[in-house]
Amino acid sequence: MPTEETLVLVKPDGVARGLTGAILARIEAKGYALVDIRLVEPDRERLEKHYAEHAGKPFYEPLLEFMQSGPSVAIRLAGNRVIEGFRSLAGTTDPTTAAPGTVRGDLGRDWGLAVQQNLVHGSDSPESAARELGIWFG
Ligand code: DAT
Ligand code: MG
Repeated sequence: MPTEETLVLVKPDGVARGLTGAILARIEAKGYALVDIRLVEPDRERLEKHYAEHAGKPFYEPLLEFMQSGPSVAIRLAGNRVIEGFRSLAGTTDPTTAAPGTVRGDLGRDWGLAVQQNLVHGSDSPESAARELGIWFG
């Protein structure tokens, strides 16, 4: 089976809090390969494509605003079962209940805002990964 790829984002809160290195260290320690990495300041159009599945939800507008509040680090990440594996490293969406040992569980903070600022994004399926890698790496 060919090595799988996923899109990882260190979101604006992760970059602003100086956690990019700490997050990359966990990814590298796990053994995943960095194929490409770049600092990106996405416009609304790119974010609308990336978060199309969430259009209309209560957190959608705050999410797009938050994602435009500063640069993100986009990573093309490769490895065996990396889609599932990175989601496991990241932890569940809500940082308050994300398991200790995960990025969100250890480092994520619940700011009590309309949107969870949970440090990272990881694609959730092979279809999402292919679509999202196209959006961020063209
Ligand atoms: P994930 O990032 O864990 O894949 P998701 O795709 O369901 O989660 O949602 C995308 C982002 O939107 C998520 O990282 C943070 C925000 N979000 C999701 N559900 C939320 C909620 N119920 N309240 C606030 N923000 C939410
Ligand atoms: Mg998601």
